Amino acid sequence: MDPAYRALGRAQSVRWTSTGVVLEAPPARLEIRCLAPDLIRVELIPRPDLPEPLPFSRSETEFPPPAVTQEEQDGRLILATEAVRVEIETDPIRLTFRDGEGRVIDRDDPELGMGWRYETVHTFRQAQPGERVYGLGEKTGHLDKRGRRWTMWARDVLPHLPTTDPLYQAIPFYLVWKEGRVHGFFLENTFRSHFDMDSDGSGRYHIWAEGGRLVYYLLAGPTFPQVLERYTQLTGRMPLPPRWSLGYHQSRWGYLTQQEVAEVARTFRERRLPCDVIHLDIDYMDGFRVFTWHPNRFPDPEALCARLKEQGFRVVTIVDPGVKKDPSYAFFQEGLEAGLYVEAPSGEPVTGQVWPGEVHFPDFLQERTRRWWGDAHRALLDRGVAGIWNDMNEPVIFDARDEDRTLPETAVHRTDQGEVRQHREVHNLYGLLMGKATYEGLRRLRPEERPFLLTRSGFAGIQRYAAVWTGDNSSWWEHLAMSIPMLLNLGLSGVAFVGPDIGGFSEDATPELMVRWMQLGAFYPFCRNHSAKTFRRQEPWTFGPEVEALAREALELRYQLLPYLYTRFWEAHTRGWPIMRPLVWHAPDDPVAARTEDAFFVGADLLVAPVLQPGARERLVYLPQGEWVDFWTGTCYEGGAHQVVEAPLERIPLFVRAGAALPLGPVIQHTGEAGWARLILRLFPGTRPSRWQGTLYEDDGASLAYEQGVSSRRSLQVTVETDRLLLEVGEPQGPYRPDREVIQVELPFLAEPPRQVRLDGRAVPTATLVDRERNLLRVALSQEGAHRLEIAW
Ligand code: MIG
Repeated sequence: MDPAYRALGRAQSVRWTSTGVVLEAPPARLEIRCLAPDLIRVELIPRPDLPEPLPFSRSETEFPPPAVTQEEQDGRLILATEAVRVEIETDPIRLTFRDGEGRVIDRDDPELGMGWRYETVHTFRQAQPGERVYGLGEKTGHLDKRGRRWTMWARDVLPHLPTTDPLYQAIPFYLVWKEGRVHGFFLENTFRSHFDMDSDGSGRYHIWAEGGRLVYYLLAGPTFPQVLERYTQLTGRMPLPPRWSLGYHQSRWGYLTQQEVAEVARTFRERRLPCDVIHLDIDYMDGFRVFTWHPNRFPDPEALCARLKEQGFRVVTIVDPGVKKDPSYAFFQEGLEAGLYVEAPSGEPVTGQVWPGEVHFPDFLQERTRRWWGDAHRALLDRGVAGIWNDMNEPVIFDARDEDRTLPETAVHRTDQGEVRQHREVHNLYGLLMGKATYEGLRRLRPEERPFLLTRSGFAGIQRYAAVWTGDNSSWWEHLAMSIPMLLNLGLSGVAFVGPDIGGFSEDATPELMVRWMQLGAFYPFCRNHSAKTFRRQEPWTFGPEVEALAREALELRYQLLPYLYTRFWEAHTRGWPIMRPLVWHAPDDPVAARTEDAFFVGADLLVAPVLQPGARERLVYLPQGEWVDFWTGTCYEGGAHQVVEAPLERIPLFVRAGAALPLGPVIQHTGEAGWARLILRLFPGTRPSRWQGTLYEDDGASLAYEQGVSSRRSLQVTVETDRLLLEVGEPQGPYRPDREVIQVELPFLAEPPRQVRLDGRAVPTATLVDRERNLLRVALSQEGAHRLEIAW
């Protein structure tokens, strides 16, 4: 380490506080506080004059003070909760975190500890052999983030390669897995920061930020769900999005005219390709002025949105942060007169070149700017726009001097108290603050509706405001494959509603790539096909009838899965769990699962093993312990092993946890279609005894009534015995009732007709239930009440 590095030295005084301890080691001070039994906050203040971190990554959750014990033992201070024991050596100051059984969770490097070097603040942590690292937001590369150095600095790079870093999102949070135990580390620092995760094999994680205090949170776990629940309690959870946003989104830069958009929409319906959303990229605007419409190319947006709505489409429009410097443009003038733009140290607003030509950038750090910006969305919503897409919010400047292409680090932002904060401190927050402005504006403008916002840039906590797409990928097989670890780690970083551009943004997709990407895309939490102007179009029919047919099947499958998916969104909303999960999430003790990045779970019961190579018609898939049923054929596989499975071009390898009941919907063209509330519970019993439990969550999918508990939650249980299957469906909890009378239970892949079927204690003649041609047993349960269905052979 550099000789200018000053490691924290001896504590000259120690003061216990109600839930922690403060150590003085002049000029520095160290504060340790237990926020919850499994959540410890550590703050190193190298110089007394350094302000607190900007608070925007945190949610407003209050943590009730946990019970702590505080003692001195052999010259060490011991601060303990029921879950964590923090051992503090005082000369020099070094921390060790242990769990209730005394195992080391995480500890300072004994030599380097934590400290500072001029403006920068550092922590060096011991990296144990066998540890794997996950999270860190939107990163290229493998699922396991160990062995490389990562930077947090929101950045637009085109094209990005498997080694490119950083990208658009900056989420300074990671998880460490070792032998089935997991803990988390969150750096609450908005300056440019670096995570050297043992890149030189020295056995250290070196985390440092280019300014501010060193504030971090140790999340003790020890399971993935516990770490994510805590992390999202700290940084917030995703509100439930409107149901339509779970449908398929079609986008392209650029749909140049209103007619073209109408034509695309019409073609979807004509060809019976399910779709809910059409995105309008920058060409709808008048000279790229935000909150305007092009007078010739989009002369009547109201009519366009209304016509599309009749056909079951919602319109999402792009909004970039740069405001065109144009004295005749009222919105620009308002911002100028009110002093709402980011300034140079001289006091002049900073000018940069982006799509509109010269622009100024709103200073979203200020509440009054956020209000002004949020309210301006009226110009879009009043025309019928349903959702907003934030782009370029790193923010990007085309003509900036450095390779980061953004505002100068010395540019001036102001807090609501009028304090100056330099861009170097606010940069990583810019997308999050724009998201906050937009989300809060949408809530004000449409107080009865759930906002939909999509963003490219963000920081820890972005899940409170927006879904995230992963920016400008390319139509390459490498990017198809890379989307999996990228989305999995975003999910582990608290951002559940995520997806890349299906088909790839730049370059020309081949028909086969398009098929495989639509098949995988049907399982992305955020499912949008998008492509760039100068490259091949990617609407499903543009590749000919075979691709179109296969894309239709993929989309039909997604729409059938919506009841299952929606319940996963509810889990993300209430617990912060990812929707798309790495295998290790559900197989934490399995070292093979811990490095699997070519397959993933959606929720607990679906294991997706997409085809990631051209020409492949079979693939190797690792199935964790347990039994797995092929969704398409009913073939049962024993887990804990690799299996070779068929993967014809027609379908994506898909496995259901044996014993599960999958809630499925009908094939529909869009989520507003009459009949979407039909529900099928499809059973996948497997070949041996099992017990399975699940939940079905439903609500109106559109309003905010769910925040007041207007929803329906239903327990599902399946017990499989040698010659008997029992399905128990609980009574709906909560006041919401979907518009349907019955729930259809389906048992596919029936080898032989059952001897007896009993519903709620009464025998039902089996002959009427069996569809022999399709080897399917079907029983209708009434929507109301609790039910018990027994099938015996
Ligand atoms: O400079 O609005 O990532 O999705 O189509 C490129 C045009 C600006 C970048 C976004 C992309 C979008 C494009 N934008």
